[in-house]
Amino acid sequence: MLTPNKKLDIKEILKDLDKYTPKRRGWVWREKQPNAIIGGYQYSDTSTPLKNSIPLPSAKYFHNIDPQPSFVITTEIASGRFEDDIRRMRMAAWHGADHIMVIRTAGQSHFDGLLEGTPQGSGGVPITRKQIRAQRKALDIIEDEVGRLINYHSYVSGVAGPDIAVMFVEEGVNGAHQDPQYNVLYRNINMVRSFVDAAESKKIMAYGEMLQIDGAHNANATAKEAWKVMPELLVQHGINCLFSEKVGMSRDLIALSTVPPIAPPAPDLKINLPYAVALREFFNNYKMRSQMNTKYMESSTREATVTHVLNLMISKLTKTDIQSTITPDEGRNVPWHMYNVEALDTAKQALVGMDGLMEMLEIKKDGYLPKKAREIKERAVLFLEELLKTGGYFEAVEKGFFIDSGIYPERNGDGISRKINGGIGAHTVYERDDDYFAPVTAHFGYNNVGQYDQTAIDNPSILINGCTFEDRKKIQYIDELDDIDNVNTRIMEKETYINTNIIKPEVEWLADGIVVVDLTLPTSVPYAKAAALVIGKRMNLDDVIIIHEEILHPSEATRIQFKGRVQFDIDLNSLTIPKEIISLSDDEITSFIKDHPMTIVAGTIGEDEHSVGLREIIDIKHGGIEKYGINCEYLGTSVAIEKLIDAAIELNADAILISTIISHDDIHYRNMKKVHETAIEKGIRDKVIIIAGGTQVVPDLAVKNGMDAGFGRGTKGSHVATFLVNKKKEMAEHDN
Ligand code: Z97
Repeated sequence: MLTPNKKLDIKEILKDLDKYTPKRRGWVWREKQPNAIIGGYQYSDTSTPLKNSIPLPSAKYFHNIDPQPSFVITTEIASGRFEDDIRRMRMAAWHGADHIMVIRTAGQSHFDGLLEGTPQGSGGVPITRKQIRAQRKALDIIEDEVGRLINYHSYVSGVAGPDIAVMFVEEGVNGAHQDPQYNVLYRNINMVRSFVDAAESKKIMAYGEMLQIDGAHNANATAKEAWKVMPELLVQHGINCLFSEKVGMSRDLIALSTVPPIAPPAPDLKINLPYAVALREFFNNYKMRSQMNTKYMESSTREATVTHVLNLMISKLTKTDIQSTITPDEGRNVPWHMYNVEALDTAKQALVGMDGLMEMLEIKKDGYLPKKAREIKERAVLFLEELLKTGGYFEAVEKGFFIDSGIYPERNGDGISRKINGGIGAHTVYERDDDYFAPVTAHFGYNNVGQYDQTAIDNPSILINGCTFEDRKKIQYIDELDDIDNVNTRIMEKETYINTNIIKPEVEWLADGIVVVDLTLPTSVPYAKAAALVIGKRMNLDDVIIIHEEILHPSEATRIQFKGRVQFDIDLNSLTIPKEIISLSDDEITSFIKDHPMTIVAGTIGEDEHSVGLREIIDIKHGGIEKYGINCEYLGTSVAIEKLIDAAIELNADAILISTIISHDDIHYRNMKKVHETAIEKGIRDKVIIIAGGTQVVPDLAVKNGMDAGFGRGTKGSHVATFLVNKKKEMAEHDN
């Protein structure tokens, strides 16, 4: 059991892992709750709320609600160390992820068998039984903590596809990419072998009720101009969908992997929306997994986020089923914790913000959009017709039909071409002998079981008293084989930081020490970059690398972000944590004020017209201090300091409340100082409490500038009233 204020114990996860049985098999969708009322707002497309979650930052203005969109939301986590990824999975689940994908270390497709031994990965993790089991075990606990089931996902591809599929079903993996075309086009694995393997893999995935996502999105990332491959993408989706269905997968577990192919400054919606509509029209019987465009992702996290939001709008308009999120830092880092969370929050915020959109709008049935969608579909049909005329998929691939940079029927002759008899695993497919038999569950194709037992025809594994799907004891669990690079040695190296009071900043691995510095330098890019490297060194950072540059003006200024590594630790026991001020109860405040009537004068000062915050602190209707019986004289906005002090004298006020939002050039602190000094000049400072509030007010700095207290963002009337009462008591004690 996890409790929110306790860290997940990785050693606990690793304990007895060889005996662990995952809680369940199969994919789960969110439980939709149409027309839910949350925090007094009527929503159209939400799903069951979480038991534990982190709402969006501004939720505090809305009773801390955390409505969950109806789409499944994906995040990809695979930093190279599965033990660190587990902690990130917990963060992600709290921010609304219920589909967690682990990317494999590049090239696992070329391993002809299951990988064991777990050497550390980079930009992915080696997918082994141990790593899968540990992460599924952690997710089994995390889903209890957040109160929603979480789908765990990886890849069933490559020359070990069927072996991996079996292992995934055994270990309770809930979804996987599976598409033989991926093997062929991007990994140069023999096409005959790939399609045969795919039939076996899909059969196994269907048995395990896993969701399948195809691989068509890879063309977007590979093509020179991604939008030009739109027609062929429909064909790729079609081939995998139909093949999967013929093998026995159910339609609601077959998902298309779609990516809007273009991004701004191109006219995003004019190209991406018709494409999404065409997909929906052709493939409405299947599920959509929408991912954001990454091809044009640069190092600006802001730019990536805007593209993501536009993509989310298309998902909303065309009703996707799964919204994948790609971290906005992918253009510059192997994704970091905080960016997984940012991308999840972006999806949640945008989707909840667009709740009910389709009740207010509809996709036009005539004009540009349907015309363009039809054009894409027509091009796809022509592509498919030519493919068939050429002799089928294999022939077409050999002729370089796919990932050609012309928009079909235009051809540039630069497509990816693979040989029917070439590639990894060529000539490794053999016809089954007449007496071939495989005593296993979920086997595809010819299986001569009847020769041994007629009753085994529909259930061949009874011949061996159940295979590993029925009898887990038959699973061979192989622990890590590398004595030097394994999770235990890695944990040992980090012992100082595990369940101790010692911390270090981190972005992806415990105590990696990485920090980011964001700075503006008043010079051109080359000088700014060179200067930033020196600055990083002089800040005592190691491994300084520039991760982002942005021209603010060619000569006036450049914005630079660099990362670097700190070497020092922080001992939590050495820190002074400001004491949390516990608010008095409403009754305590009211009864004190009844016995000790109090008057305050209040206003915004300087040239500050922002009165909303102050009114909230004062007004009874906002739960302000008036409700405790405090007599409030509100003087208005932009009140002259002299006038404020005079009013306090005239009314014999106990306290002055000033509010200041404008903080340019520290004007708020300078004004606080003036109020303090004027009160001294006029001889009332020791009798009157002076409090300053405002979003940019740092309590300590307010006190340094002469205030009795400062209150920043998030202050409520009860906080101010508590301070007034306590201070009054303290002053009375002092007087005695
Ligand atoms: C995504 N962001 O959402 P290898 N099979 C398929 C794939 O797409 C991939 C692999 C296998 C992306 C993930 C790219 N996809 C990244 C259909 C990889 C991986 O071991 O790297 O050869 O296989 O999917």
